[in-house]
Amino acid sequence: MRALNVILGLVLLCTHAAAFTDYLLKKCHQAGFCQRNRDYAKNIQLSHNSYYHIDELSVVVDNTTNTLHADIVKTVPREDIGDVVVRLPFTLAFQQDMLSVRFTIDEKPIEKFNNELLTPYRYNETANWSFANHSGVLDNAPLQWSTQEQQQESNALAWLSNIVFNADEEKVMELTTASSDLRVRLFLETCQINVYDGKELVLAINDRSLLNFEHHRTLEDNFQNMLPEESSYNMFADDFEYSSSDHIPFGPQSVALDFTFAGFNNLFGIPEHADSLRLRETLDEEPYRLFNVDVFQYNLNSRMPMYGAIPLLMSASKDRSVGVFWNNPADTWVDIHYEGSASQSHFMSETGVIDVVVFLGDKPADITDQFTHLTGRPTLPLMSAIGYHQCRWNYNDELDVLTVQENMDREDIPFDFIWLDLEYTDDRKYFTWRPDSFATPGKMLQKLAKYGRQLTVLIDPHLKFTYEASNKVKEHSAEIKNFMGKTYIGRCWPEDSIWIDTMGKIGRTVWDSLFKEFITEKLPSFVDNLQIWNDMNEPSIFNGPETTAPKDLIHDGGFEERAIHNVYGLTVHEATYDSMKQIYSKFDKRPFILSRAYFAGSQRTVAVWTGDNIANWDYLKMSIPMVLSSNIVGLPFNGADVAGFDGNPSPELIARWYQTGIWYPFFRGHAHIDSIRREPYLLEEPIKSNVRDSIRLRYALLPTLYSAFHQSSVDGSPIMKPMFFEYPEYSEFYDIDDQFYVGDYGIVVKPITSTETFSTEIVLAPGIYYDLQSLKSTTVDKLDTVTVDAPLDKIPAFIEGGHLLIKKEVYRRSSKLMINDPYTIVVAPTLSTGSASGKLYVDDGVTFEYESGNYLDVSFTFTNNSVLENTIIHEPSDSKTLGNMYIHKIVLATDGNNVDVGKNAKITVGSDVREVTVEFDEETSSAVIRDAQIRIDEPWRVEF
Ligand code: NBV
Repeated sequence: MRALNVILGLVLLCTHAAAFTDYLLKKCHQAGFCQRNRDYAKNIQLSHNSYYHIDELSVVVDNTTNTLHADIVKTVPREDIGDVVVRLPFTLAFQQDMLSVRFTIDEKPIEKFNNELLTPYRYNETANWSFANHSGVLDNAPLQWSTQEQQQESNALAWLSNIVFNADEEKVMELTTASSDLRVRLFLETCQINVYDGKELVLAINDRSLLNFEHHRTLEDNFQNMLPEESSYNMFADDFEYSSSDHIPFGPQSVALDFTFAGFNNLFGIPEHADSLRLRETLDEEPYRLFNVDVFQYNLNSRMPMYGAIPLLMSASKDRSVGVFWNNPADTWVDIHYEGSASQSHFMSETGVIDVVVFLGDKPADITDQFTHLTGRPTLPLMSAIGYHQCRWNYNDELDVLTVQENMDREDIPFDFIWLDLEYTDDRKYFTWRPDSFATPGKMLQKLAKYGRQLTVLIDPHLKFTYEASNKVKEHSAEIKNFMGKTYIGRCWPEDSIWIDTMGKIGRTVWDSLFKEFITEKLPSFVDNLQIWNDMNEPSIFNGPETTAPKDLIHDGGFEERAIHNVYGLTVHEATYDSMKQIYSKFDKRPFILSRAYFAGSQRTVAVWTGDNIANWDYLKMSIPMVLSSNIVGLPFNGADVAGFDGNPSPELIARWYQTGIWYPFFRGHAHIDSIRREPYLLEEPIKSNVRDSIRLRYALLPTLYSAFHQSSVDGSPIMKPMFFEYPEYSEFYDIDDQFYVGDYGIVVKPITSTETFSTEIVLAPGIYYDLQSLKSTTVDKLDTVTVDAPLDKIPAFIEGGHLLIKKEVYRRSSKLMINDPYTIVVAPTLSTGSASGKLYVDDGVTFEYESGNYLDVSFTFTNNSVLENTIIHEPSDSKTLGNMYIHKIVLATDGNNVDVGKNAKITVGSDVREVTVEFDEETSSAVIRDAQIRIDEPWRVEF
């Protein structure tokens, strides 16, 4: 039976693997709405016509919601039958607490609609998923215009008097708020929206007149609803081979708009793509596509869609940044064009509404901060979840799992998570265990728990047709339906499958009950270390168009898959998270969920990864801009499969991939079922030691990394951070894809990502840099390229002068076992002032107690090359649960002569003054105090 299953698995796998190629995915010219909008863009720019205007008499301000409402009027000129006029409700509001403006353009529900399965409304509930408050309602700032009297009235006339004619005789309405320099000008006759920071134009919206709102029409009256510049290509049919059965019940519904970033010559964001960090020009090329799909062995340097989508586009200059969030989960394409000192973009979505939030800021980090204020801060994971994860498709049985654990321990290689892929299930039925090989999961979990280890198991949203779980889903009518309102049956791992519809409340409740049965009823009550992996939730459907769900499937509320596609995966993983959080509430334990599909807002609950990469150097190289891109759009907990999912990496590649992987916020070794086993303990020397050293470095830095995760959970800041985020003033950094900072800790890394490469060049801003391992210093006078040696056992990584790091240096089998280990502080002073600063955040790493104040937040400063002090920013309510509080070792890096180190240092704690010995370590040119015996949670002062 088992052998049969494996064979079946391989057959399926091969079909799937061989099946995926580029041709399964549409190119822009094969997607009706993409081609139509590109055509429209070309034509409208030639004709200079504008068919949209804001009806000035419709303008009203709702003072209770601080929102401007108006009608955008679309006029289709028809001499024969008279113009066709469509009114599109428009809103605009500034937000409190953010430097942002949001506007929406919707369409009234279809009249005379007699379809019982679908709703006549466009999908305008994306904010319920993407916004942290799970609602489209934001806290808006009062709108302002010229005089006090006008502000008291909220009728159209008052607004009319605010309309001015600018120099070009255009009617312009100017809006602002008391609280910021953000100003908006609405050009009423052309529907252009300009956004200013003070007097300076930052973003011009619809200045290329690409606003296109394909309003509702039937096939019969289509001809009279078309603009002269529009093409009718695939409006009511889809002639792409793999999606030609799409019923397209509403006909054309696309929405499109252009954004011009004035004075910016770069654009970033809109992941997920296997491409450079800085977005490329797409003129005469494929646009970037956002459409969650399963892309086994995806292409590199490509704008093709991938597993996740975050439609946040951003741009930065030395002192200003801007972000545009296109809050639409439908199939979306984005054209990018660099024109002189401006950057242009053109968003095109298949359906839905236009719901845009524009953010302004000084630094690029301000955009991530505001975006995650809106869509939610990244989750603060279990401390163990930022340790090393050992995964493979598959560990075959309980003995296999425990043997991996034993061997890792025998070889002194730390790890925290072990994973079970697909095959742990009984016949690929999720919420079951394969009886012959996983007969006693509770016992296995208990053996892992001994060292605080977690087991993650895979549970996908497709459920084998007819077994307990899927029957239950069907009984409650909680599955996704086909275009006729019947159960949709597609093919996935268990062959015929149905898909849970977590878009709806019933779906989420049933999903929750399945988890509760699986965990609370079927496992011993002490189990708190089982975690969940939601794979294939784009959703991936083997016989579906473009490897995913047909767009005419129907979800709860009568919305088509077409309208919600990119947010479906989020609804699955969020339902999983909510359920696991409840289940583990009796332990007050944070759940860990990994999801493959994602949308804006996913960061609140899950980690993600870059999917099915290939074990070769190109994929290693590409993993860096991919993880960086996700980090800058508020989804930092991301990583690529180390050392490549598919194929067999060479020993050298394995070593280099681990040296890179330890910097991914999510650090997991994973391998395809067909690949040769490559758990670190199986490697030959010297690679084994090399990999061990890398993983141990990750563990030594856990206090710092955890602090970076905490920072991110407060302000969304990237954990793996592009060079230009740290130094927006250096234009040289905007195109750098292969080096990065780690959090705010001054760690700057340039991993080796090519074969037989034993030195590399790293571009650094002026300052002093201390090698992370040897502490040897390098001084850079002006922005410069520095050559660094990188033999196989070395990671080119520095601590930039001005920072300090907190480490735990003793090897332990897992992060839990490090809790009582002492801290080490590494001080890396600047050359000019001999100063440094840094922070440490500590909580119990497991519970939610930090939310009620049980955490320690402490900052450290080093001044004048001599005095190190700490300041307690927040004291824990119960420090006993936070583990060891002592710092034993203090290492002061020097350039060899910048510190006048005596033999002793003076330590003052309250009224207690002591002298401790300082050793000068010649090898690292550093001054070392080995036995400081000071607590991190008590103020002290160390004078060298
Ligand atoms: O469940 C098997 C794999 C998994 O190992 C991988 O990480 C996922 O990205 N899964 C995809 C299914 C299909 C892989 C060909």
